[in-house]
Amino acid sequence: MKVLFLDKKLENIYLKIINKTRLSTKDGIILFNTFDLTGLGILADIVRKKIHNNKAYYIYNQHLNYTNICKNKCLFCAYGVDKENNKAYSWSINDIKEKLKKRINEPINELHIVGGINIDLDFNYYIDLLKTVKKIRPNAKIKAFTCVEIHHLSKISGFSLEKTICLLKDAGLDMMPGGGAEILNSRIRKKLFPQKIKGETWLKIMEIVHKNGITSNATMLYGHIETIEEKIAHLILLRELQDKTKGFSAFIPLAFHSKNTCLDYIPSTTSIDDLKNIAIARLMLDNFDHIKAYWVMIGEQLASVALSYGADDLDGTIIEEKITHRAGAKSAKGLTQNQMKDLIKNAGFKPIERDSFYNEIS
Ligand code: V47
Ligand code: SF4
Repeated sequence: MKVLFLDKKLENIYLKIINKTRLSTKDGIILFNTFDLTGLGILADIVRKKIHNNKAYYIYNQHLNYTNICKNKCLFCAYGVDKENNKAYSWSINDIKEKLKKRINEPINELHIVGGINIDLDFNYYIDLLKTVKKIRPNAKIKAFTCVEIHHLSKISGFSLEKTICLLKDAGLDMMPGGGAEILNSRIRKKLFPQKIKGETWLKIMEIVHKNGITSNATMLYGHIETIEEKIAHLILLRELQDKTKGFSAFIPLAFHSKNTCLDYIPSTTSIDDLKNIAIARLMLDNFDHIKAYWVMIGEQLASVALSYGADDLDGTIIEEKITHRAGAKSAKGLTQNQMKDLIKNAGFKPIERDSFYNEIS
């Protein structure tokens, strides 16, 4: 079948895609600069359909953001606060038990647990947290702690990164979310979040995590001060690590929301930006199985459109999302399973409920 592209520069990339040739930095630049969103969508959809046909995944999950107290002060973040702030909170293990018990009758099969870097919590708290969650929800998988938290835990416990990860695994950690990657570039990191771990450290921790049998996701925060070249370099670094470890499960582009942050002069990303970042991720990350359209960030309607632009997963039902809503996200705070299924069906795909490892739940 011959495909006609409005942007003739996409023709060469089309040939590479059907011949399964890896895309280069130069190709990535062409894709980010194209005016032909439809053509870009067609390319991403070819790849997406080859892997997943008409399946689109979602998960029944619960978010637990155990503390918003954070020492890191990333300029893009509206969630982390000082402990003196009147919005500061830190859940005790009993609070966590209550949060879990409140929803015990729901068929939740993943707990997504992340929080700020709160220096008042000791290593035992994290071990107790995992053990408590596992005890109350033995059949659900625990996806917890970004590399930023793992790095902090290794520092406060005095254990090596490897030992820290193994202890967390023994306490119930099943997989890790992809947060903290932001843009893996030192210019951006120094300007926007100098206190956070370096890009190299994020990659090194992920490598150790994967080598110890824990799979993870990867993210990219876009729509702030990053350049196209920095985004492509980020994707290529992830692709290279994936070649080495095969430990990444999904990639999630995260659209920056600036409300209540130090960067509140930066306008929201457009729908075109959001679809482009998803489609380009699908094309550049040829060794990732899954690309998530995280509906919390881009809204549920656009997320369902993104299923035709390379995404195959809408993430989960969630209910209590805090991080993006604090930064002005206008999406719902949660979706029911039926709303999730309808979004997928209305976009022309078959909804598949999954667990954390993309096993299908019948
Ligand atoms: O690392 C923080 C981002 C991330 C803002 O792995 C912001 O399945 C936009 O990583 N505007 C945490 N983004 C969330 C995350 C995640 C979410 C859903 C699924 C998975 C997964 C991972 O949120 C942070 C940061 O990149 N973030 N503030 C903001 N104002
Ligand atoms: Fe803290 Fe994470 Fe917010 Fe940075 S993004 S200030 S590490 S909560």
